Amino acid sequence: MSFIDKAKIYVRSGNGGHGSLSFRREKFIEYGGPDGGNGGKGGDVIFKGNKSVNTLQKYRFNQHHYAKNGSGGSGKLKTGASGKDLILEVPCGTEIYNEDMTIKVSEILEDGQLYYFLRGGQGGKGNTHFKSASNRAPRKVQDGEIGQEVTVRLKLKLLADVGLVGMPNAGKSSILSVVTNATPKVADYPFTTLDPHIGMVQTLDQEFIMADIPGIIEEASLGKGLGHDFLAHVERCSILIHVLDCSEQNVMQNYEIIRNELKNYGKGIEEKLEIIVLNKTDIVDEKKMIDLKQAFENATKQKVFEISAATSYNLSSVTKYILELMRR
Ligand SMILES: Nc1nc2c(ncn2[C@@H]2O[C@H](COP(=O)(O)OP(=O)(O)OP(=O)(O)O)[C@@H](O)[C@H]2O)c(=O)[nH]1
Ligand SMILES: [Mg+2]
Repeated sequence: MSFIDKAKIYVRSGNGGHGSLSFRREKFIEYGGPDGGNGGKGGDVIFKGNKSVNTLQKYRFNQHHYAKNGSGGSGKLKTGASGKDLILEVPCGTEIYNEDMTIKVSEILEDGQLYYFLRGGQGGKGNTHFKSASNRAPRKVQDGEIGQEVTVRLKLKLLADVGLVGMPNAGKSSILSVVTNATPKVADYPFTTLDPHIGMVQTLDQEFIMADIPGIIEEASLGKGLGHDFLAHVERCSILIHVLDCSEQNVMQNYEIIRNELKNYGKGIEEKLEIIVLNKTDIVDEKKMIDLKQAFENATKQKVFEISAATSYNLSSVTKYILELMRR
């Protein structure tokens, strides 16, 4: 599943500081001469790849980013402080475009990769710089160079590793909202989810992307319900989590209906690694759960987990198992 994450931001490099107009003034020293220092350089705008940043989310809500201006020079030949650079951390895989998306300016692929995008303005020269044999006391100074301001668009393609499939109301969005940072709508009616959602599962040493798609029903391949076009979003996932509502009567039958739809869709989806997740254990009696688990293990030879998205019961075992599969 791939989602395009986008952001439009305005960035500006810092202005250079102004040169200083100053003369040396000390007791007993006449005509001390010019001692105005140069202005400091403005901060640069730099993009930096960061593998622990996964989305462009922070740029969607915060669009203006400025490097700091350089400080003015001062007397006693002091150069102004340089303005702080603006370092924009972006996920690896971020593409940087001009405003109308006609030119790809650069692409950040690796962790720590730097791209110097805008140079800060140079500091202006202080009057000391203009001293010459014919002008021993110049009053001339230079302004700092103005920074550059540019609008850029960022684009990032996110690929999901794991896709949630199942009937409407099975609890797919609930699972996504518990194990990831995503906040999909969860509600007590079928077809709550109308568009695919994506979230990041973060564990101590690894992370992966999970996608939630709308529920599938029998004959989805014939266009029933929301149809099965959404399965295109899980075509690229390496693992499917098949979610089942165990409070329903015909859990095994529901499983087979979805399997059949996956088969009808084709494109190798039915051959993907599948994890079976029996959800809503909190409202199903224990005996039924034991039987269901047994039945699924026998019938499918797949890994079966009993969970409750409502209480978070056993969800960490599922994510742990996914990480294990991904390492293999
Ligand atoms: N008791 C209980 N209710 C649950 C559990 N998981 C989900 N639900 C409820 O089941 C209903 C459906 O949950 P969703 O997460 O929206 O289901 P979905 O599979 O995303 O549904 P669609 O988007 O319509 O396909 C909601 O009312 C949830 O609160 C669970 O573990 N226990
Ligand atoms: Mg949903």
